[in-house]
Amino acid sequence: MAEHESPEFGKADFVLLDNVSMEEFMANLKLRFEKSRIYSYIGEVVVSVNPYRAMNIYGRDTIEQYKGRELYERPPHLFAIADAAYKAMKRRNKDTCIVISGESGAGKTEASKYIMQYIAAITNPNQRAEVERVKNMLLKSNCVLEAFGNAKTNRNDNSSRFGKYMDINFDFKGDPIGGHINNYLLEKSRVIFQQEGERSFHSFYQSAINDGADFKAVADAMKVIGFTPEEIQTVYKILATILHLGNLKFGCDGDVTLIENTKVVTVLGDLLSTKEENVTKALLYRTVSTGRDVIDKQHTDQEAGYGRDALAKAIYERLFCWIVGRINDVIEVKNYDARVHGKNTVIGVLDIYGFEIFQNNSFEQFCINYCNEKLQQLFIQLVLKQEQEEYQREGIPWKHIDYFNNQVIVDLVEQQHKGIFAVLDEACMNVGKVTDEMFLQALNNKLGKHAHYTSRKVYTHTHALYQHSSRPLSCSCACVFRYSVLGFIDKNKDTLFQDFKRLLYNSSNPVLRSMWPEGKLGITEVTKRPLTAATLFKNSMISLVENLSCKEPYYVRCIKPNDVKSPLLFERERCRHQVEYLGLLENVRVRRAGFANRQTYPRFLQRYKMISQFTWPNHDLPSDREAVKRLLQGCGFEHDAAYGKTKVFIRTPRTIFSLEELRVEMVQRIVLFLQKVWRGTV
Ligand code: AD9
Ligand code: MG
Repeated sequence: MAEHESPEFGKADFVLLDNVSMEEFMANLKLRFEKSRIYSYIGEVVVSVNPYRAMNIYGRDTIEQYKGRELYERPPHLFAIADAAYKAMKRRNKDTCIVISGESGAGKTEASKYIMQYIAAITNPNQRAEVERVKNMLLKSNCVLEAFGNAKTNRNDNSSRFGKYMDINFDFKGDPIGGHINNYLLEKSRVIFQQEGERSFHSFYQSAINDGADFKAVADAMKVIGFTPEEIQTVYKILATILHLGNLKFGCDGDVTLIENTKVVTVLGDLLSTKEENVTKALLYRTVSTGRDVIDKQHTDQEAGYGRDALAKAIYERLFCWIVGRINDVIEVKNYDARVHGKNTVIGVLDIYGFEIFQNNSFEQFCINYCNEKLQQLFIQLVLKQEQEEYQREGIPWKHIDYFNNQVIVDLVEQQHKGIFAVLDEACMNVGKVTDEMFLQALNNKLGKHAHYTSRKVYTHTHALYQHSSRPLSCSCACVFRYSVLGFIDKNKDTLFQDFKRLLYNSSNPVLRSMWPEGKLGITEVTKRPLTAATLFKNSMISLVENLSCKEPYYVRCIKPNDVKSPLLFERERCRHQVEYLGLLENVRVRRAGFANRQTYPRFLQRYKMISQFTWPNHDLPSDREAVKRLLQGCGFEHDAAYGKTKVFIRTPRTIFSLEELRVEMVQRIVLFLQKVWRGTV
């Protein structure tokens, strides 16, 4: 039996704490971290602390220890949760999902990779070629997506700058037959601006100069996934285009806007497979239709600069989405007929950018943190609320536990007509010049009285801040997040002049052209106003949450122990703050006030019937419910159980461990007995 509680390694499950207090929680977390026990449970939720060093706990031998086991049979591990999700999918035909959360640098992406490796390792025992191909593609896709979607930030050297949800599809045998990746809001502004000490996306550095080995790995992965040489070449041309765009300088001569370094334009024409003069024109003019006439309107040098930056951001984003699309083409489920092979089931893995708060927080942080609020809401709904509802449904007496419901924060951001996104969209819809300050004014008018909203001016002209506080109730401190409204309007409108779309569509490079289908539209063809960045993001979050809520969820809650990437340092205050906003203490309380384990009566009997004379080999009691009652009474555990309509509920994990021990003992005795029978010695 694994070490569930010991003075040396602490409690493997926080539910086993003697008192549920922040002090005890933190002491246990710290002890376990210092003893290299980076994983713990709260019931079925995995709590993980980033070890910041290579751990010898992900190898083949460890995988074998977790394969097909129950959660409580082995020490806490990501593999156990991956196995639980896999078992639920395979045995019970359930779609499941693993939601990994935690702040930037807490270890989400690493966790998602270990989970995928585990699933790859335990499936396809028959080594079917097609399944091996799919597994290889799924694993290789990580490397490519990280090259283009991750970057060094001040929080994390390999920070995901996009949200990723990956579905893995399984056939009736439980083998992976395909997958699908959804990506969410890439932080594309990074290609033109990085905070001090940060870098742009890794892809820009993987040249022969400094990240050579990574470059080779990415190039190989792209080849394996099936990118053609033309496609790979186009990818590098696009990266080069962005770098050259960054060098482009505008100036003016009287009323005329000029490009100061025209040599760059020659290079751009070459890279984009289009005429140099077309590039110049798209950079300096925009074509507008006045109803009857079509005229070329010259940009001011400021507008030209804005256009250049918007182009750099847009082509990188388009490239990224195109790469995801190409990977999806290759991994999508093919030739699977559900009528013949039965339902294909899914495990979804969500690895999204974590909460982040910098010195200066802009639109991107606002979206990222909103996304985390949505996921926290889902956690509350699924783990806290559903838990309480299940007791009610099963007719188990239950004392309600209070927890802070962050729905109020989610509403503040996304509510129709009244939320921050709605106010922002309304401001962007206005004709004429709308400034960020006007947007702030509108927010103050609409939300000035909201309990979780305040605003204040920091510097006289440029910076205005508003803040929304998160989860202040159950926490001893209010977590206040501040954002600068500067740039919100532009980033939300996300305008890219049509001229650029036409320029790229008219390239003679078919790969590049295929990324810009809307460039086909003529100048006079009226296009609908595109949805704003906030609305697109909100819609994608709503559909993500809908998708997750119809699956059986498993949670990994990641904690970052310190800011200096040290394997030794457990910064108590920093960790306490994360435990607080992840709602982990509330999670323990609900779990403890409730029951650590619940199983349907037949399932319980199937596992433990050998430990009682009343149930082994079969019982003659009027119902399975009665039989389970009798079994537990016989073992002296009746005080720790409650009997629902369809399930038995066991309050403490200790009882489950004891039942497990009794079971192992009995199984051994039965095996010995049978061996004797075979040998004829009985
Ligand atoms: V962000 O929101 O994308 O910025 P993540 O994804 O939460 O963030 P990530 O998984 O990238 O963090 O982990 C950060 C770094 O911590 C990794 O690059 C590793 O160096 C380190 N890490 C994280 N988990 C482990 C682990 N299980 N074992 C060893 C780890 N090192
Ligand atoms: Mg990450």
